[in-house]
Amino acid sequence: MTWFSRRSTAAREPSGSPPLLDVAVLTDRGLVREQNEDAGRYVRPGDAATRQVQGSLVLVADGMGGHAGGAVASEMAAETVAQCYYEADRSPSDALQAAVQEANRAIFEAAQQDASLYRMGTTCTALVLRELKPEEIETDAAVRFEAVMAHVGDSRLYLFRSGQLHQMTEDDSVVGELVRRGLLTREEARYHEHRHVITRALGLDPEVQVAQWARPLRVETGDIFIVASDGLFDLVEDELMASVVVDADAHTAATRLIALANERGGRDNITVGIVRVLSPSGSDEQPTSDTRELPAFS
Ligand SMILES: [Mn+2]
Repeated sequence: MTWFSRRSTAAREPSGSPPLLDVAVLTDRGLVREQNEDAGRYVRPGDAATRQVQGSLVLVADGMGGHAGGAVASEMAAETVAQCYYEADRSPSDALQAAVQEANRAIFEAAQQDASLYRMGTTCTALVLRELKPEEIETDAAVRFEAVMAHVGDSRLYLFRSGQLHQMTEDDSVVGELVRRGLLTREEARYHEHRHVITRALGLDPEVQVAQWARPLRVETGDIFIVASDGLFDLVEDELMASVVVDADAHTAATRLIALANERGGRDNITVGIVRVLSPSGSDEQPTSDTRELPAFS
């Protein structure tokens, strides 16, 4: 298993104020695939000013394509988006759109130039959480962040809020489209033989349609975001996912979710990003998990 970052709770703020996010992004090869073609990132700018303008970024990419192509495409997506996002001088939403478009072009061009990377592609689901500036915080002190996202493919972003798990992205897949048209139930889609046929990916065309929300999402204290590749949610249903994240810090939750997918066969690479929005007073109830020991993944 690869860690993309240490838990942000381990990072010490210069000002001494407690961190407001607990984040972990982990990936695992699974038990069947020979290599891991998923990629992920967590970027947390070191200075508060940047976090209040551009925020922190969590990204999951699930690559596809023969030979090395899938792993190259997902890694290019993660690297290009993480870099271009912070270079752009625009609103978070526009900067994220531009960064994903840039990643799409870079992957497309790389595939044109190397026959072994022909038709490589990748999903990309990116979440940005921007800390509100003091003057932006209104009387509702529970809202300290706003979120924007960009999404292509069939990885997913979920939000766990007030005891409910919401899927915040639509799958760009054939069965996802059938579900939206009411021709398949979500449960039927889960087991459909064509559930992995996606209708959009980065790297296949010079331009790509990137899904975003119409406006930034107001993020509440206690919200938990999950970004995941299909290697997780194909094998771990929503209810179980919710029961894991409600009860544990980000790193423990991501580790447990990966372990659950592997217990159920680990048919695909598994990548999980967890973002827990903590109370600014640091008075969060401690998660009730009683173990910190990490299971060993190869
Ligand atoms: Mn996958």
